[in-house]
Amino acid sequence: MKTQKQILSIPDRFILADKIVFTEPFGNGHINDTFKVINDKGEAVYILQRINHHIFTDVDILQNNIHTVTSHIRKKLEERGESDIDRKVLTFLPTHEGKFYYFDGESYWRMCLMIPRSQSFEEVNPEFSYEAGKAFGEFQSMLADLPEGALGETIPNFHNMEFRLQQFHDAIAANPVNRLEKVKELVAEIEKRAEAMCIQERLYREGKLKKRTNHCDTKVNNILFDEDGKVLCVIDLDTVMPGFVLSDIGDFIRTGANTGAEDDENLENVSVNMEIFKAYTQGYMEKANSFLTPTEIKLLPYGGRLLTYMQTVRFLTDYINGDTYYKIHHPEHNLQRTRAQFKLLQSLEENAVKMDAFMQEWL
Ligand code: ADP
Ligand code: GN1
Ligand code: MG
Repeated sequence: MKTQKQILSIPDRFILADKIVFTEPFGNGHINDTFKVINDKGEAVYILQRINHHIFTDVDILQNNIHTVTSHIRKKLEERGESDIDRKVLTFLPTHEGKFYYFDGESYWRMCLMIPRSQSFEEVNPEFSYEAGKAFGEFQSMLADLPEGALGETIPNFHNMEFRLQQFHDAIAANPVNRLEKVKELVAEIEKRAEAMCIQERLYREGKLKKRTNHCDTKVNNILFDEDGKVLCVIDLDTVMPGFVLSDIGDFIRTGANTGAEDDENLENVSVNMEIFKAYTQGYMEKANSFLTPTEIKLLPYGGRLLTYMQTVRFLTDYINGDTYYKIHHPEHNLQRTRAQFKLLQSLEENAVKMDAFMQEWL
């Protein structure tokens, strides 16, 4: 663990306009460590992040991707004559050596400008969901013309369901901390659905689905809103990479359209909020209709189920493996998360017919 004083010495490695006096932990992500950086006038001016390089093993690819994505979006905003561009796309800062990260011999660090007068939420109402849907649809549409090969896979097979099931089966076979017995029923529920959850990989092999540039972590709290609830920008760009289109509708449904928390202890709280689903889908389709194929449009509600299923599998895999991937806040946290995600999956399954019917108007 680094001390506050050690962390405070990191920003010096970057070219900064302000004098820095303080950092404090910020946000509640499961992977990286985020800090607010405060200047001598008491203003939060930068974001400092320690990159989890056990998960993002190639930090060069990671920061190159982020640079490619933010430069591409900035150019699009400039061409459109947008104002206030520094609040609409993230600005990463170079080190004195001209790199977009700094390695201190132990950890990798990056810095970006804190977007002033911005806020993020863990929960959203339908109005904000509609705005979020437009924002992610627009994000995908702005990146649609990136040439093939422009972005590397920062985590290979990140949202590949067949691969996630393979990892799950490996964990079951190894059972390294003897937790398998306790989760037998959940394992059976996962197995029951496994084949039906690999549609995208099959369609891809048959040439019926192509890959696109996706955000791949469209959690509600990865959007910044302004004071009036208008979207400023999409953040947390670590996982922007080529993948299947359902990722970006699926993860928002999983987080934004859940009436409970991702790790809710009380499963009664957890169900799908159809109004949020409809509002997000409406906003998303207004921007994405122009480039989606009918196959993709038809599959959008399945995307909610798929990403919730995938997250159930990932949390349970980590639980069986002895909690090696996600940050946990107590020993049974990954199991609690698994149960809450599975409850949401059941609710999405119960509402599947209604959700499919909602898509009809776009087909
Ligand atoms: P994590 O990997 O921890 O999810 P994020 O990049 O999503 O990291 O940052 C965590 C939180 O910090 C976000 O949910 C948001 O509230 C805030 N945040 C991150 N970057 C910025 C920024 N540039 N300006 C303002 N707030 C930010
Ligand atoms: C992680 O970093 P964070 O909290 O935004 C994870 C996502 C999961 C999410 C579950 C690189 O995202 O894929 O969906 O937790 N990110 C990575 O909340 O694995
Ligand atoms: Mg985040």
